[in-house]
Amino acid sequence: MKIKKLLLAAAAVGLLAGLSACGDKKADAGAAGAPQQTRIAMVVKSLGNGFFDAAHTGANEAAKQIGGVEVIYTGPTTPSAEGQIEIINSLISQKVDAIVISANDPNALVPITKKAMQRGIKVISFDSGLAQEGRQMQLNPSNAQLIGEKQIQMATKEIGGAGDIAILSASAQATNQNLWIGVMKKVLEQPQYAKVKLVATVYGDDQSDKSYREAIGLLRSHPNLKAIIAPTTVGIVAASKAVADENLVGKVFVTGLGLPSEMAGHVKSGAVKEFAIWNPIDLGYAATFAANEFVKGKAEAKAGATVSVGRLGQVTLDAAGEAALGPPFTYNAANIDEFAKLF
Ligand code: RAM
Repeated sequence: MKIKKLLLAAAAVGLLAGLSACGDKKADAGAAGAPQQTRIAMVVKSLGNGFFDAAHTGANEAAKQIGGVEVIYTGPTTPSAEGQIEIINSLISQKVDAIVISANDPNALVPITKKAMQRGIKVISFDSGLAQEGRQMQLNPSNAQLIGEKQIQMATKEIGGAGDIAILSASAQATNQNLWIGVMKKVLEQPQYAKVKLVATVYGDDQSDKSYREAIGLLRSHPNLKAIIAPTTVGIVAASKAVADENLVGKVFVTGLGLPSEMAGHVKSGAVKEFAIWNPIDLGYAATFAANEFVKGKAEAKAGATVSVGRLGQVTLDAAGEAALGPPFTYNAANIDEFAKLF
């Protein structure tokens, strides 16, 4: 009887030992460099925005090209800093390798992204930036001066050089839109824009319904309005729809930053003559590629350092730890169909 019990106990210990050896082997295989996944989380301003869906496509392309990279695509349902803070907290517990974020606020997220960096997580902001102390790098889609200037030029041309204009932006704290609006206001001080008057700036929070209501509000409270500039892909669609619904096509022009796939109908209706954007797939691809370079220790967060962005070449960090991709492209009736198929 005793012997039987002893044998059983020995068998159990053996079994446990075997199991734990098994576990160790698994861990060793990972540490030996074999297929251990790098997890890169892309945290966007909000889910359900076509611009970020396109950036996600780019992130997946980078992951596939690099190999061994898993992309976790996430974001709050509405563009708030609080929602992103909650998400980052959970990504810290999940011990992801990098966070690639389009920030809903330049400063409010800094304490949490600093915490992530202290835990060894690389933080790259893209599109809408974080303050420098809260990230390793900011990847801008293009030069802010160019983006701001372009939008004033398009609006001025469409209204024949004179008249009231208004801005329908995304959320009031968005780093990127606020940067571009700052440039637009400066550009309007130039003598050639003396007859163009910015009468209002409103915020639709990158939500279709709120943006639509804000656009209707602009049209009704400013009967002399000649153009709405929406530096947001959500806002520009909503403003175009508002102009059409109020029977103002040809009287009020909409321009700004949009996705060709979402704007084709409004270009054809005449509510929009021209708008601009960069390639959002490339932006998501480059940000994800750069994040992986930091994870692999191949990139450094210092002024003058170059960071590879894969098929797009390399970018150089300036003193603020920022880098930019190429100039925005302009879309109109002549080329919209060709690009509407892409993004
Ligand atoms: C919206 C977002 C995004 C911005 C584009 C142009 O989709 O606000 O941050 O870059 O518009």
